[in-house]
Amino acid sequence: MAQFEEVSQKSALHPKPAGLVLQYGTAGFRTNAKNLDHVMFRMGLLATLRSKNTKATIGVMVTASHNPEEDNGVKLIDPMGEMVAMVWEGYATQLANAEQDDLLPALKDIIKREAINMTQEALLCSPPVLSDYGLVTTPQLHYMVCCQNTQGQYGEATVEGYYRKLSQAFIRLTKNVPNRTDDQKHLCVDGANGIGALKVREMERHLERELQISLFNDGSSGKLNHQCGADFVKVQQKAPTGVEMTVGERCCSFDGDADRIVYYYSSSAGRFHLLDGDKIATLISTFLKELLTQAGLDLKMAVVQTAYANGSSTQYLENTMKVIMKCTKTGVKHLHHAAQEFDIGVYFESNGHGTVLFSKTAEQKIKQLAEDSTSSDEKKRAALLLQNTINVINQTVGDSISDMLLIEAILAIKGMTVQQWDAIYSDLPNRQLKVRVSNPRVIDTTDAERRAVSPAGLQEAIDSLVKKYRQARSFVRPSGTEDVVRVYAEAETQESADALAHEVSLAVYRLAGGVGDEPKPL
Ligand code: G16
Repeated sequence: MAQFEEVSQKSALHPKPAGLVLQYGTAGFRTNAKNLDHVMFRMGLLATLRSKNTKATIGVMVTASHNPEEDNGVKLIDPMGEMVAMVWEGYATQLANAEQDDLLPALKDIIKREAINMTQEALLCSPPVLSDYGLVTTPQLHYMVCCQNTQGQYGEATVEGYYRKLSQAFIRLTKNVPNRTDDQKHLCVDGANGIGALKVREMERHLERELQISLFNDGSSGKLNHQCGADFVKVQQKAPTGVEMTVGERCCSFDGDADRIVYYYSSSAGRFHLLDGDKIATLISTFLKELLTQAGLDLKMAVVQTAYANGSSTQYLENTMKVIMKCTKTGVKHLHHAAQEFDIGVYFESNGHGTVLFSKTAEQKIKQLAEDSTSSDEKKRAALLLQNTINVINQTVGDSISDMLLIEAILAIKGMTVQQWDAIYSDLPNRQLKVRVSNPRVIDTTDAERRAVSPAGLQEAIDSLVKKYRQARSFVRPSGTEDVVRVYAEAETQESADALAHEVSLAVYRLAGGVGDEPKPL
């Protein structure tokens, strides 16, 4: 067929570097930008097939997200705005690694396996076939894909439509809160020198000064994600450079493509306090639970976390809040699927990536109650708050801007300071480290990544190290976005967490083929 010949000719212009093997990882392909030209071309082909296969619009996002500036990445977005189905991740890996002569057979293989009708038209939220949204945040593209495939039911498929939907809901939530001072309306935002900085500025114009933002790391000088952004703040447990923080002031950081957020403040004693995805999940689920009780709605709510969730957060939610808890592997696609099983699924990774999902039944019950003229004022108020909460949330994926508006609204409605939010529970001290090994995939895990099954002896080594410390826990896993093994440890004191993380790093280095210098103590 002529189209295959054209693919063959065009793909030769985007050759695969010899010997390069890449994998569609935690969130798409991600590596040094100079190695991605062939992947970008081939993902265009795959997105076209996925669109023909689903007869729907598919999104193609080009972003390195939290990675350093020299990296880049690409991920595909499925029709309802969710991450592409896992079997298609496998096809993506197959296509990306095919040598030039094997590319057409690989494409034909996918067409055959999925019984794709090649005469079906393809629709993409990406050039060259239809809508090119230019520079947007990752969650804005997820939102627009969902809008397109629901014929506008989820919202208007434009960036302006996104701003209008979220800002109107935010203003409805906050406008009637009495006595909010300018201080309470003020927030410092670290844009990570990424796209979120530009977009939060655009959004601010729609907020009628109900939220007043001081924006730092807006991309005018610093480097993307360098010494700033949500990943830096979470992993380093310190304030980003470039943010002028005053004591006690509420601050937050986005990551490079604005799909994660973490909050923080510094105390008068100069101590840095981090409010990560676990604290965010706690704030949101507490708020929703209270509203459900006030509304008298019997809806099943769960919180989904990963192995990185601080032990104190899981304990608090399970034992004090009596919320159903789930733990999945890292990667929002896993959390998203687990959250879909409930009427209301709150999911957050500790790194600040998360959102809330409402089932159709939940949305209908809330709507009915809000419109029921016989219900009490208290029930009606709670139902209206729930309705506006649904509209401020980007249910397609974690979204820094949407999450920020939701958190700001909850703090305003509950009349809560960031310090009061922080005091809901105390985090166990923890530490995250990275270890370089020749092939991170030699580490295989089970039990939602909480235990290593290979290489031999590694889990036993971790178990005996953990036994040395009180309230300790540790696990290791290969990163799906960087060429490293990640190590997590928590314990009763920071010294213990640091020592345990270091000792586990050494075990990884020795048993899983470490490269470069041996990890040094912190
Ligand atoms: C991506 C994923 C997240 C994941 C993170 C780190 O985030 O969307 O779910 O937690 O990578 O993954 P890993 O530990 O496998 O490297 P982002 O914000 O970089 O797209």
